[in-house]
Amino acid sequence: MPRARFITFEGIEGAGKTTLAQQLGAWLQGQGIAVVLTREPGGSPLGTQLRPLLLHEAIDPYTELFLFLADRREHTLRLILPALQQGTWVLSDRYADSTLVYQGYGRGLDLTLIRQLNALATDGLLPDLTVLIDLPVETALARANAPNRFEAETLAFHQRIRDGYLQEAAREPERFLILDGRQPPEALLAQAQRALQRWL
Ligand code: Z5A
Repeated sequence: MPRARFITFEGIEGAGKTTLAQQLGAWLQGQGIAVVLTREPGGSPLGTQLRPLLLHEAIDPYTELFLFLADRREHTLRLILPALQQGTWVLSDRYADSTLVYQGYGRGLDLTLIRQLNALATDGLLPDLTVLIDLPVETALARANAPNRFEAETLAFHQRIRDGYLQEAAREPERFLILDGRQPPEALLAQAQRALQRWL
């Protein structure tokens, strides 16, 4: 059996992360691999309670940062690390890059500080692969179907998020797989499957 891998899905709202994570998870299970599908915010018992606050309450940017980090630490310690240790692959819809990009590039908080806090929250865990679904902001927002307070942000905010993801992917090209989100779901799935073949 191949070593369990940690794969994250990132991108602007409505990019198609959830769709791809679910399809890839089902495909891996079909290969006989144990998989857990999870998400942030909300991947732990505490996170389940934090999620509605984070998505719908107007809060100070630092309060927002600390709550996403608290959610991540619980998620990492209670779900992700135990699953990986048991040989279960973990597919997470958003992880640490979301904080760097939304609270850093989006809200303007210090990127170096966020990198340090992310390292603390994750115990230094990095994804084996981060699938970044990239597409124009207008196309993605037209698809988003679960309204939250981030959706009400300006187009300029969402554009900073898109640009931030591309800058982060350029810093770590070996970890990121960038997919063109304008393609149909089947095409995205096929490209993600090819990227995983090396581990199967
Ligand atoms: N956030 C943060 O600020 N800091 C953090 O640290 C973290 C998060 C972890 C979480 O929102 C919000 O929290 C997020 C950032 C912030 N807000 N924003 N923006 P969420 O988890 O509720 O939602 P989301 O992840 O942003 O977006 P989403 O609406 O769930 O979108 P998605 O998962 O990327 O897309 P989808 O659900 O797979 O697809 C959306 C629709 O498009 C759906 O009807 C699909 O059938 C359709 N679709 C999917 N793929 C395609 C393709 N390829 N072509 C055409 N149509 C497609």
